[in-house]
Amino acid sequence: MKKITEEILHQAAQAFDFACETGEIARYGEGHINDTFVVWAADKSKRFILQRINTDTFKKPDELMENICKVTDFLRKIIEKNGGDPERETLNVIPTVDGAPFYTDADGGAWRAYKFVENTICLQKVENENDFYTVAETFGNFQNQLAAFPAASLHETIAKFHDTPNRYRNFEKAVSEDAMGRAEDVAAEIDFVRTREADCHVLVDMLAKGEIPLRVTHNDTKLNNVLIDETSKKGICVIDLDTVMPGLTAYDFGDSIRFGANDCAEDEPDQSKVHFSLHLFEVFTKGFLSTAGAAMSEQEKISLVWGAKLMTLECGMRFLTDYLEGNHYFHISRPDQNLDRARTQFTLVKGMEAQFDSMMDIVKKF
Ligand code: ADP
Ligand code: GN1
Ligand code: MG
Repeated sequence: MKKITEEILHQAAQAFDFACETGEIARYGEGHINDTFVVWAADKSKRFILQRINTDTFKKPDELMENICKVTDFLRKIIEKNGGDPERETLNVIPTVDGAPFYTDADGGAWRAYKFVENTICLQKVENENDFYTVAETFGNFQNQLAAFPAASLHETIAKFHDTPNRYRNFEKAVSEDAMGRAEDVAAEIDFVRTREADCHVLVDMLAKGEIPLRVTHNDTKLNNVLIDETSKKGICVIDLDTVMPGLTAYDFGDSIRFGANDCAEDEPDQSKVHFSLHLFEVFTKGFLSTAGAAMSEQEKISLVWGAKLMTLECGMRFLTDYLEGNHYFHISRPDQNLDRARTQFTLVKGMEAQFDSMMDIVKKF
């Protein structure tokens, strides 16, 4: 991706139909993929989200935005029917002045804009278990809301996104190419992944055997992809809809556990500070099953535990792959950040393995 110049940024802001004069623009949020900015109205009465879509990651921004418009239109109708507030409970795409869902800049960058959902908190880390519980309810509810969405109408925005065996193959390719000459220094981490190759197949095999259903899932259910209402402290809006695609409930459940069921940052450099929390796992399971559980079979519930372990292992593999390839995928702010991220995931995987039976018992309990 090209560097965003001031000129390109301001042209992008001018391209959208904000229906007001715009003023200050600043970088915003802590996503690893897109370039996110906040654009203020000149009189500071309101603000907007302006994002350059990462087109290295999402190669077809037209298809991506078609998905997002379809999904948010669908959600808006459900929210209205349930007496909710569609301005706050789903993303609202702001069109360009020409009425298009995104804008292409002079460098070929693709930009979109959303209404800013005000009076919300976006957490980077679990601060108390009530927050984690409401995030669980919110993602569970999101899955329910999309149960009747016509899955076949969605484009696959990233092919094989949670195909863990394919992620494993990409990891092996990065090890054998060793583009940066780093493989020798991370032999222990490479070995960690290799001894778990067989595990990578568990969920795709369950799907292939028809034991668990394909659903429309979010696929990137980090804590910071839910906005929590500042007053009610309830999760209100699921954001970052770039990867809404057919997937498994285990992916959504698992990715939230990966990110949230611990007391550390995703990139914690000191592994002695990284602990998988069975208690937070229980909190999340209870919240998630309270909204999504009714539609799930016993087998699908069991798959959630595998989802937790495999989404964590897969993400660790992806961070390690990116480190080996020279950090071209995930945004970094320091050289070894992806390696620290990978190590953190592997420490969490070990924690989960040590408590796998207890995780199964918890899932069966709710
Ligand atoms: P990325 O794919 O890079 O993670 P996100 O779409 O998640 O990008 O946006 C990054 C951050 O911007 C979010 O974590 C959140 O803090 C903030 N954000 C995104 N959309 C909105 C919105 N509509 N209202 C308020 N904050 C938002
Ligand atoms: C990325 O976009 P963001 O920061 O919400 C990534 C996820 C990873 C996550 C790890 C499209 O999520 O798959 O799990 O980083 N998104 C994409 O933090 O690759
Ligand atoms: Mg995000």
